[in-house]
Amino acid sequence: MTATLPALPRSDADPFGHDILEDPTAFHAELRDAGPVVHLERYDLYAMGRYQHVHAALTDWQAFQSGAGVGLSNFRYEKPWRPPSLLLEADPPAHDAPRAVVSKILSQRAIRRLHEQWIRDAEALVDEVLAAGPTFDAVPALAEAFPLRVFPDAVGIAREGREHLLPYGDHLFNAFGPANDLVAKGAPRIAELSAWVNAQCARDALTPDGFGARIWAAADHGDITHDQAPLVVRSLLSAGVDTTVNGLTAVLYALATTPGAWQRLRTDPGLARVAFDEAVRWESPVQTFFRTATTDVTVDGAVIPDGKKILMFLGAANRDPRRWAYPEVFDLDRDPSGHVGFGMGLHQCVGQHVARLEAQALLTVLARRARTVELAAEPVRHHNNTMRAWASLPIRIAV
Ligand code: OVV
Repeated sequence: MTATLPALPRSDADPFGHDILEDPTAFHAELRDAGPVVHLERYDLYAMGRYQHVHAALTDWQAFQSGAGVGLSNFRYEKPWRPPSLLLEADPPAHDAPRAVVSKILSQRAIRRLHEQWIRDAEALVDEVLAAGPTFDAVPALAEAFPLRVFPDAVGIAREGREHLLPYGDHLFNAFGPANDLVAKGAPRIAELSAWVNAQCARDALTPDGFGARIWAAADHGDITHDQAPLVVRSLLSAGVDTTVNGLTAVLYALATTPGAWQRLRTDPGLARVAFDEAVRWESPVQTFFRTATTDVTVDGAVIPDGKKILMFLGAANRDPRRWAYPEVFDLDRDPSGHVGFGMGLHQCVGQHVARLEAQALLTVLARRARTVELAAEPVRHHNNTMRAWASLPIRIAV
């Protein structure tokens, strides 16, 4: 006898359409309220928006694999647009050696040495920006400029050409989604940008003391192969800039628009780190990732068939009222730990300590220099298939 399984809730919404990318809030609520798993008919996708189920899917790497791609494209049937990431688009056991190498190089302990230099870099940048006047667009002036200076310096690549990392990342994160207009927009430059990024991963393109050189040294040590080293460096250059740019924009936006928040940060600069994590929960710079079912997987009585794609809405989970009190409020008194903005489980963001250190340096310096921070005009969103991003964030600072 075959048991009849309850039909899944269905939706014909397009989460990669411009309406939902502009403001996903209402769609996220519908998704969470419809059930633990919702069939998105347009893409034959199994979507999760509740914290509990997103968290469970992120931690069950056996049932929900990454090796068939963490975008809509299924590597079982389609050739990836670039050689897959050895970290992101891989499962144990292949995933584990590259992960262990990068985990160690980017550990909290290992990156502590960067703190003082990054404070000096933040001081130089903030002074330069404020010298030009009190009103400016925080996206290029701070949120892009700071990570584009300090992170590629820490990896050890040349100054020349590093602005390529932004359109490369924008396309990479679009390419996780469907082949829509956003992917078409990035396509004309991708050969040139990929060639530039790949060239930066070579041993002789890297300074002797950076994260990149340490990855190559790990290959000399036998922890990974020499063939793997450039692809592991590529992961840092792929995942390390646009994500942080949008995380920094998120925290600046939150602090500029939440009454009293800037004053609290001024009085207690030690709040910089929790402010950043709360902003990552609140805005979820990385909104979504996919997995692929390795077998027929039962979730809450519903079956996700073998080989189907699962779409985990990190942004919906991070505002699930079943998990968070007043989830829509950016709250410096909240403990945001447990948010899934950096993912969860064995793929959880390996660069998160670097991102926090960047945010801490920039916010600490801004909190010293700026008496107030407020919006100078309406911010404008930048649509991306994966990231919650901005085109501009006009702010005014009183010194
Ligand atoms: C988390 C993430 C995003 C994009 C690219 C990669 C990782 C990578 O490993 O290349």
